[in-house]
Amino acid sequence: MKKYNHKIVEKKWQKFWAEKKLYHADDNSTKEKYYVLVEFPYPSGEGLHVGHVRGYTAMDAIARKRRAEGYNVLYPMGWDAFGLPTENYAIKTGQSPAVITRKNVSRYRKQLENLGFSFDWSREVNTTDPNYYKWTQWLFLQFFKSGLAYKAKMPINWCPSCKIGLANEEAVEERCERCGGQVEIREKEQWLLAITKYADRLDRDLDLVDYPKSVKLQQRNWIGRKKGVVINFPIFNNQVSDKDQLTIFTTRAETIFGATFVARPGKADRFTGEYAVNPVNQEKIPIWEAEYVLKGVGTGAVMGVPAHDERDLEFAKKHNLPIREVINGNALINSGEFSGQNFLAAREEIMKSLGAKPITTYKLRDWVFSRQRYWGEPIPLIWCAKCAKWQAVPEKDLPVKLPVVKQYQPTDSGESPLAGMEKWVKTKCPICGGTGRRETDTMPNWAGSSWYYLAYCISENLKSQLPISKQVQSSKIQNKLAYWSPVDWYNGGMEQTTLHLLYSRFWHKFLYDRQLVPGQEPYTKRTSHGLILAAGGEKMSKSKGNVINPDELVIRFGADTLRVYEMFMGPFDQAVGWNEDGIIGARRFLERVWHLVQDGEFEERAKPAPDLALLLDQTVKKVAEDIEQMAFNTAISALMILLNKLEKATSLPVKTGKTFLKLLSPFAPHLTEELWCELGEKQSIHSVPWPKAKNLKAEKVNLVVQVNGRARDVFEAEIDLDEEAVKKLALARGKVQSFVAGKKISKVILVPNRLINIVVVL
Ligand code: ANZ
Ligand code: ZN
Repeated sequence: MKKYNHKIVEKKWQKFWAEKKLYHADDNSTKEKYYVLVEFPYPSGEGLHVGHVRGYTAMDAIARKRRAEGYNVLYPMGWDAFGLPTENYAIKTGQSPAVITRKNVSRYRKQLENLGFSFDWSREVNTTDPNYYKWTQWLFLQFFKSGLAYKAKMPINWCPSCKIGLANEEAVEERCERCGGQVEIREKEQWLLAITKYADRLDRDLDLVDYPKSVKLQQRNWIGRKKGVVINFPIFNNQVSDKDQLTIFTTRAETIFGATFVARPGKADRFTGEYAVNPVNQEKIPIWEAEYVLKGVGTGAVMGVPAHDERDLEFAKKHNLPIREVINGNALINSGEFSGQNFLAAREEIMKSLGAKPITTYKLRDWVFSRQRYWGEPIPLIWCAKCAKWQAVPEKDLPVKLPVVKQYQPTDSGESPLAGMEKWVKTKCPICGGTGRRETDTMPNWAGSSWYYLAYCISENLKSQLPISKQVQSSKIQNKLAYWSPVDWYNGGMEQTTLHLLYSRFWHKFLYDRQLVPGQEPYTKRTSHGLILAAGGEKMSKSKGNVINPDELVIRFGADTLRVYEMFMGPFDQAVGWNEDGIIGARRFLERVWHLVQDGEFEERAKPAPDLALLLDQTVKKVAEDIEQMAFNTAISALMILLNKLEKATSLPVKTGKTFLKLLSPFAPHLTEELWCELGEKQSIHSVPWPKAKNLKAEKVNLVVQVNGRARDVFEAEIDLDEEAVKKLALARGKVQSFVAGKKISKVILVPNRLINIVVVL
């Protein structure tokens, strides 16, 4: 009787898989491909946490199932390693960010290896590797050369504590996405990427992909596509001239008779002293500056209709401006010749009479793409005073490597530490040879992750010294991209929806337009996992000291136990609290599996009892369906039920045991591999086909019919019928009818596959 020693078992098989290159994704396979992707981690000082394990285990189970279904699976891993925490740690400790990153990466890699994930490690990428960011820089230059990267002075969200400019997406509700601190507005020259040029397609093409409804909705809201019209309000200065007018944007042209003011953006609310003329009735209305009017939205000016718009109402009440109702029910009132019309028809009519053309506007802003920090990709541009413009660093000079600096602190003026390195900054203009100065801003940490899913497909080519512009056109790369992309299934955090997920869709479309990638969208299917919370339901955080370290759990209980626990802990897409008892339960389950195979009398020629055979078939079907639905918890509970049955079975066919192990193998890959071997198999459990589900549709069960709790009839029916179907069949039976005829059915209770109770009243 061997004891279950997870340490020995897990080390043994991890070594075996690596040596056999079991999870290698072959570029030249004739099999159908399947690309499974998880968000690559930021290798922070804290190490991997149990939240990573949840998403990675889930997709590992899917990758393993797909391999067993005959696909050539790509399940890669890498490091999204540029970013602030490393830089802040460097500032604190004086170590170089590159050294810190190297240390963190090797710790993360070890942690992931210990968990037995089926990554193809040969494709590992690291965004801070010069061979990698050379490509990121080249891609940036394509945007620059296409006129989609431009520099502009603009108010940016500035986090005074991180000393960094933030994109709107990173400063939601005026809070810094990194430190949570209050954000202020500063004017600064910034590089921007013109993501707004793709706003329409980013919205529309959501129809092409399989994302959760909530994710699509969030992206659509973020893009904020709006159809409306632009209307000119002449400014009143005794003589009306075309030039002096305020152009407003509205989605509700039919409310124009209710406009009691117009407003443009202001730092504080203020009456300008001027008036505008309402073009529909020549009414003179005041022009205000108002805080709630946003500079970048629509035309940056509004007509205020307090009776029908909440923000306008609030403003009008505060400043004692008139409120005039112009819609009652669905019909216009107080609207001159349009009174009485349906408001939708009136909208068209009013627009026509004003000659106002419909336009579509977007809430989405261009993407602020520069950071005044050290630990990011240098922006590969040179300012030439003589040419009086920014020049791209020539391709042969890429990558523009991050120089070693003494101090990682941003300067107080908000420049990156690179600005202090005169020797690095001063260079030659690549066009005229005159004196040039390098851009000292770096890219935001979303740059490297905007194309990493493509990098995995061509990871071998990243090291090549051939010009990238040649490489990307080559059949070598194009064939790989044609084979592997798009990602078939991408799982990641909900918090990435308007950041990474949107940005990478944008980059992908840009590349598609240059015929560098084969499809319009990078990810066919997207799913999200729920957060793992601390035991009390709070968020895990270092400051609260409630973070669970997976390393310890792997040592104490084993990777398989941790994996099974995390898949069993609750519905995958929902937040769940950590529960120590749960992990003990998972361990106990695996020990029972261990003993069943070690001590059970499995026989080659035994036949399963009919009820065991039936349960096995049902479990095969259920586990497969549940994995596809990411209902991992119910898949595991089905396996627990099957285990109970196996433990009690008097006849244990080897084949039954093997099928059970195979179903469990995506969750507990090491233990099942060991036991599979124990049952006499030579080939890895992870290389054999997935069990086929029998067609169980024909399965019949006996259903008892009760009327008011008394059994009155029994009949045979198909398995798993729902309440409605069983009720219909039961009521059609003569015996049952004699008990219910003329009475009112007040309730029906179904015990699935066993009994239906019809409750009647006189
Ligand atoms: C008049 C009006 C009447 C409006 C009414 C709405 C309701 P939603 O409402 O989200 O679809 N708007 C336009 N530009 C703006 C800016 N720069 N800053 C702040 N608000 C602005 O968005 C469309 C509405 O947002 C527009 O339609 C405009 O107010 C406001 F009963 O015009 B509306
Ligand atoms: Zn020049």
